[in-house]
Amino acid sequence: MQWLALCAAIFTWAHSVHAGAVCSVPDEQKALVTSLQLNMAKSVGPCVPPDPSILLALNLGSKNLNPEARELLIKQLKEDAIKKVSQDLPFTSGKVALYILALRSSCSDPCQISRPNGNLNLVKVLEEKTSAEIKSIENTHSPMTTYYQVALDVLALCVMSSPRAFPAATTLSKAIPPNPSGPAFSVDTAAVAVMGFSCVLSMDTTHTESIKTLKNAQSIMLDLILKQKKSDGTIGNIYSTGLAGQALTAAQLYYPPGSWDCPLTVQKILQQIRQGTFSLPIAAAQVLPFLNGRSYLNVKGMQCQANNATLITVDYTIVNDLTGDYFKHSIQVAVPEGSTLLKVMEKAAEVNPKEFSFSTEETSWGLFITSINNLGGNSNQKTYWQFFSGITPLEEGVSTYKPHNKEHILAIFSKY
Ligand code: B12
Repeated sequence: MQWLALCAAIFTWAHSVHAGAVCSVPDEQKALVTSLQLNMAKSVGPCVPPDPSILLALNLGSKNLNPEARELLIKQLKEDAIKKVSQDLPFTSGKVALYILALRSSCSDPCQISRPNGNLNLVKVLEEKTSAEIKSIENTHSPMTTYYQVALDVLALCVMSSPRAFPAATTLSKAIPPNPSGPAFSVDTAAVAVMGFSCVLSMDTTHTESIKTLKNAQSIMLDLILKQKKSDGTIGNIYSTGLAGQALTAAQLYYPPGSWDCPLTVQKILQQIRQGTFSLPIAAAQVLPFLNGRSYLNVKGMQCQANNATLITVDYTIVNDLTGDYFKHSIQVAVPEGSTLLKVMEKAAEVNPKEFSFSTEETSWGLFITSINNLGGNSNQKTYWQFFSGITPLEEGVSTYKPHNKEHILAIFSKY
């Protein structure tokens, strides 16, 4: 038992060292961070244009808060991306990058956004837009948008492991002057660049001769950030402090320990939360990841259950030989191990909505299936959808029953 406790302690210590949290919000002040997240999430709604930075902040924050806001934003961002791309509406490279980071942080694949006329690959869209930015920098010494957006492009391409992250980072690094100043290289821009460079420097494919250029640019950007520290903990101004904190959290390997008083910066931000400084949702969205000890770079390491979990296959058959036009349809679906039958039915409906769509009713025992394939149970006629594993009726509803690998589930329209 003691041995187990020791192992757990070593694991926790190793884990925290590995995670490398620079500093954290003291427990007694965590409620302030929670309230900031809740307030930010209040800005999400069906009639409000979706902001990818908010979804990103929700995913890098407390996962259990605001699940509805998160789901709505994922849906809105996908629809908005499809609309912008198919109608050729303004969609700058940095904006595309933020959409990609937001969707990836939600475990929703930005390479495959489903739409009726074939999936949309947002990473491909970003690769093309970044190429245009690179050409513009090479030809005119200025990006089409801003270096802030080019830095976002590098970060998002790297998070998605795109080989195009590398040339983009190289171009950006070469564009950084030895003593950058002015709005083109603000603390905000430097912060995003630092996160982008840290990501690319950790890529396996980075070529040795370019590592030097990247590391040099990285250190110029870090210098710029560290020189903008104020005695009260602010870095740049209060609105760049969250991004700067994220960058310094992400790039700990690249600056000497002791060059930054992280707890002082945290305290400054907490004090400003009380004064309402971050009441704009976007302002909250840029500080929240830092207050949670994370940065946009953490999106790269985020594990998604479907990628991680073993998949099982389940055979699913729906049968009506009771009323009207009889039917029998079968499908085999793959779901992560441990999924409920509901997940199997959802997957079947996603693959073949014409035959496997279904509707449900919320009850205290979970979801009750009211209809499948447009055929609904009826209490007057005493009909319902009955579920079986092979020939054995299920003893649980679809939202709690978890099928095992190769199980055959049948839904048979029956009488009671
Ligand atoms: C690039 C940039 C600019 C560029 C934008 C031009 C361009 N073609 O990109 C320029 C230099 C013009 C600019 C101007 C200003 N900016 Co500015 N800007 C940024 C920066 C570094 C990046 C924004 C970005 O590209 N986001 C990524 C893209 C993909 O998202 P986006 O939604 O499309 O971005 C657009 C908006 O952010 C908008 N924008 C940029 N700045 C501002 C400021 C305000 C008040 C508004 C409403 C919109 C806006 O321009 C972007 C491009 O279209 C942010 C830093 C940050 N932390 O966010 C500061 C930032 C947003 N700006 C800020 C400020 C204060 C200003 C100014 C008010 C400065 C001034 N004293 O005049 C002016 C805006 C005045 C006006 N006309 O309304 C503050 C906002 C703080 C706040 N609480 O409101 C930030 C956070 C910088 C900071 N740390 O102080 N900005």
